[in-house]
Amino acid sequence: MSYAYLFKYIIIGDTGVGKSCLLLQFTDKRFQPVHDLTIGVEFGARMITIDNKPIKLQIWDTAGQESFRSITRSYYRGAAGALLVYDITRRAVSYEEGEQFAKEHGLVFMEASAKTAQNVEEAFIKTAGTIYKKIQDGVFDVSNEVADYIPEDAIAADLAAPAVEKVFDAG
Ligand SMILES: Nc1nc2c(ncn2[C@@H]2O[C@H](COP(=O)(O)OP(=O)(O)OP(=O)(O)O)[C@@H](O)[C@H]2O)c(=O)[nH]1
Ligand SMILES: [Mg+2]
Repeated sequence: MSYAYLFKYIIIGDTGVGKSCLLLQFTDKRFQPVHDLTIGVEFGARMITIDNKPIKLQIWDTAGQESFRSITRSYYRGAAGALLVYDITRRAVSYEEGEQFAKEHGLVFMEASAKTAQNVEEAFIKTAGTIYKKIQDGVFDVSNEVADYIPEDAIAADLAAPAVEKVFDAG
């Protein structure tokens, strides 16, 4: 299926906070009650429509476990959107604190549930809308890998590539 834009997203946050569940609810409309620890980085994609234009969201779900930090960092490059996820059931961050943090940093703030699907669509679509508007306003340069036109096979090749590439010295 063709699309007008491809937005790359990353999902970041501590382990077990629900990053993969959020992605699964968005792409497959289902909930995974058992914690399936993400190893390195997983990948999902879905089409959405903004301003009557088909937009593909290419979403990289990172492992929250500390030991994967150096790998997951290398996936931040070129991301147009980042979802910073934390667990609201642990009550470590109140609604007001979350809202205030977002306000100070100019972020979209939303409490969502991967279990009930509440606000899941909204979280992705609202951020995509913000990115889209920035492109229209010329804030984001589309030629500058913020919203790339990456062909499918290039993505597949990228996924198949090792996280760390060996560089051979010609000398
Ligand atoms: N009640 C509730 N539980 C959730 C929700 N999202 C996730 N969970 C629970 O938290 C567990 C862990 O969620 P994951 O999405 O696997 O966590 P993660 O952030 O991807 O963890 P890592 O891959 O280790 O970084 C799930 O298996 C659910 O039991 C939610 O929205 N509501
Ligand atoms: Mg995960």
